[in-house]
Amino acid sequence: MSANSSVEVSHVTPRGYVGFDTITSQIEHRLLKRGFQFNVMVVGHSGLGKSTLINTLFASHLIDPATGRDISKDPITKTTEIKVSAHSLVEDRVRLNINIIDTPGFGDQINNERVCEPIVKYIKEQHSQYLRRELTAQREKLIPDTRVHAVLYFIQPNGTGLTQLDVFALKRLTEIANVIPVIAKADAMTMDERTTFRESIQQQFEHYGFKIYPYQSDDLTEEEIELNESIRSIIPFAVVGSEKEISINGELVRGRKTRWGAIAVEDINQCEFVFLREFLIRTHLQDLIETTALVHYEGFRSRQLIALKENASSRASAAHMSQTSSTMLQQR
Ligand SMILES: Nc1nc2c(ncn2[C@@H]2O[C@H](COP(=O)(O)OP(=O)(O)OP(=O)(O)O)[C@@H](O)[C@H]2O)c(=O)[nH]1
Ligand SMILES: [Mg+2]
Repeated sequence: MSANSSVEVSHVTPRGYVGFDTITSQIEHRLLKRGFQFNVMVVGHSGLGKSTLINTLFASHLIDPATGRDISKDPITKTTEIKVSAHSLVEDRVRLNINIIDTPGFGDQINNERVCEPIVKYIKEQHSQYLRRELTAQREKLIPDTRVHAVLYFIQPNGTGLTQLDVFALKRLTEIANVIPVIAKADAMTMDERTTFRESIQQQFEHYGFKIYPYQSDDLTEEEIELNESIRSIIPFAVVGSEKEISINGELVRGRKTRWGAIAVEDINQCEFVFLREFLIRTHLQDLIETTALVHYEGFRSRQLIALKENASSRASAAHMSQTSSTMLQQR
């Protein structure tokens, strides 16, 4: 119980204007000055369009800060190592710093553990770095946040369901980060096939008990609960990515053109890319950042600190034991 929980609060309406209602704009001013940090990671089988989708999500801003080169002009090559790229985007007065963590695609490796280990290690390492900085005597005012706020997990459009490796990877990743699964290259399937595929994947999620973001929580409003329910019903999002602009009815749009026809990435009747972007950036960005800190990092932090304490107390008791035994020996 807190110290002042027994103090009675009297509700007062000030007689004149005091001005503490400006606190929201004071906070806004401070936050705008500081900017926001969002770290997103992509994971999944090789060649599923991970790098492409990231470029599609943030397309107009993908300028390599080091060389000033427009990355979108370069062809995307196979990703072979974990690569972090930093981007700073400005919209109105808001600065959003984005770190994109691109991971090499899973191949035909047999050893699931070995495939996932570097990815899991990367996520944990960011938590541990943050904890180390938090525990130093002279803490920085603002600890740089490299913790992974969202993992976009790419599922193959194979029509059958999750592979063994998917199950293994999702199990490990959902325990340590906010995982957002997507059905990659959805243009490979018809609308009906997508619906059936999504349903069978949702059943698999349930069967394996994966904790998929957004999570249930007690402090959500009715409206937020409803929004989350509707989002949950379309997870995994069936997406299509594209680097290129194509012409549809004389209009230039981001899309893919094949011999069978054209698909506009941002057309909600053709794929769910727009819903993914809406969810990831326009409705849940702040919640992803907060949930990472309050759920995933907090869990890591408390486990580490408990282990540290147990270690210290077992060392202390070992020291005590050896002291007692040496005293006993001396007394003999
Ligand atoms: N049909 C289709 N092709 C796509 C889509 N997204 C990307 N591609 C193509 O698929 C190929 C692989 O795309 P990448 O973005 O390099 O795939 P990746 O997952 O990053 O691959 P790795 O880095 O090797 O793991 C490229 O030729 C893309 O043009 C999509 O939504 N539909
Ligand atoms: Mg790639």
